[in-house]
Amino acid sequence: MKNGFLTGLFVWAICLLNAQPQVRIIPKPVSLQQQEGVFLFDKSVQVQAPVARKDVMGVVNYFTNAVKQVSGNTLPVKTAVSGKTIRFHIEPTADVGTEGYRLLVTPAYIEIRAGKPAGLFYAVQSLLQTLPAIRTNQVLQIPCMTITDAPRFKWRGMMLDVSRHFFSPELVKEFIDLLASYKMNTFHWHLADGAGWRIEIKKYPKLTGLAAWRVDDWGKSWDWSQVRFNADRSKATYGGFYTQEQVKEIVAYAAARQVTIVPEIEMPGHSEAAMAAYPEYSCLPHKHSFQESGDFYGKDVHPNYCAGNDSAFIFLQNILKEVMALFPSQYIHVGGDEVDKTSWKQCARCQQRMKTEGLKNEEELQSYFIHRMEKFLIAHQRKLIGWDEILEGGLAPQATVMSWRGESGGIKAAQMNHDVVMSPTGPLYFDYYQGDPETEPLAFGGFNTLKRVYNYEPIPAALNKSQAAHILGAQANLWTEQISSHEHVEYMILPRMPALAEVLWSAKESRNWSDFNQRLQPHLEGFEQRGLRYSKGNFKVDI
Ligand code: TNX
Repeated sequence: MKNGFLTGLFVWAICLLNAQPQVRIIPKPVSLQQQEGVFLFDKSVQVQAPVARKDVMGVVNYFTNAVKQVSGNTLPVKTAVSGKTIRFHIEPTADVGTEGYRLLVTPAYIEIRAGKPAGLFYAVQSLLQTLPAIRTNQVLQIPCMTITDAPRFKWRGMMLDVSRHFFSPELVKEFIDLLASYKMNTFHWHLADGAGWRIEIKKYPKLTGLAAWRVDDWGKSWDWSQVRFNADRSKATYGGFYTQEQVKEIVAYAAARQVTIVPEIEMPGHSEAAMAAYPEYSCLPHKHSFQESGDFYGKDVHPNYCAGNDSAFIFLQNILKEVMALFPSQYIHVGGDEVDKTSWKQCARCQQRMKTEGLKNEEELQSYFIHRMEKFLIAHQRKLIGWDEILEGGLAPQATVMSWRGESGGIKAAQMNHDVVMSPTGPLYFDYYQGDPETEPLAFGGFNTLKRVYNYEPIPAALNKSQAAHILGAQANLWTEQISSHEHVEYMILPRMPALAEVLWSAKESRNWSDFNQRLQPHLEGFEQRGLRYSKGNFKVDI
């Protein structure tokens, strides 16, 4: 009797396991209960949605396209249907914030409820993670479950540097797709740096005519002094830029995936490319003309925008006007990092500016520079964000700080009641190694394993509750000095980006490294099936 009962229990358990593959969603939902049974996508399934609402229909179409990709079937969408349905509801009473959602999957219907389209979109991502990664001929099924979910942080980001190497619009879209599939919502697009200018600015055609193209000796050395721009395109063999039309398309593509693009135009340093094209806005124009020498800027002095020259500010503001017209983002990133102050020290106009403004040193001149840009951005209803060097010499009144040299800049800013995005080199620089350097592709340096990324906590213990509220979230940065191919970009962000997504979305107490590893397995299989490159080096080290 006892034996029979145990055998029965065993058989029942096996059936249950067979019938219900365990749901393995990343980032882990705040609350998920899996129930017995599945919702089967038989021929009768229809979608019910408020078809007059464009914003909701964007999400619904995204969902039906995704289902079509893995099954070949097109789900009909109607305002009211009976029978087997997948229902999309927007209701302010859903009570899950602006990005949260409630999801109920039963054998008879699927119901998604959210206060905003973003929540519906994230519910869709949870559903899609339970479907096959690629086209199959099997009838699709989703395990029965109840989810209530909402993110912990509002800035869930990744940065891509397209200056050191240029990446096609297709790669940028794929990057955005990957972010969206893990419920990340911010794409920081590093569009201008010393090694190349990448966005069309109609008023200043030399930025793309000249500063987007270089003699590609980058491969021999990634010493920036080796980068040479050249007016003669036959000699400038490497480069590229995004036209304004392409930018608009990418911005819309991201918006349809609930991703905001924060554009970055570096100033006052990291400006070599722009200075090659428009040396008149640097302090030492004779040194920075691309025509004069092979190395377009002296190895001893990096050019900056001239802080003593009003026309340099006007130049940048005209650029930002075009940038703002393309990007609806509330935040505009102005860089601000690693400013070599030598050229300002040697510049009579900068020294004069310091006198008239009562500035004690070049750090204060840098602060003056950023203050002036902030005023301009605020006048255009935008917010300034910059790397943590913008703290030096005095932080602009409403600036948001992106803390990269560890967390100390972020801590300081939060203590001054400024908003902060955490992005410390350890562990959030994804240009660093993720496994044994002996077996990984050449990386910038450093060592940021999957486990270290997973265990990252964006809120420093040093902050009290009200200061902690200034931590908007975090982001990882993919600098591309060493990365030139589409495949290599995938490789560096997978699987670390999903780990970061869980840090930023899931409840702190629910994070568990071994549980994450288990949930990651089907995602890795999905990467394989979809031909996405990812590093396996993470699994050979346990630090
Ligand atoms: C520092 S992070 C930089 C970048 C480099 C990166 C390499 C930051 C604001 N500046 O210009 O690409 O290190 O990891």
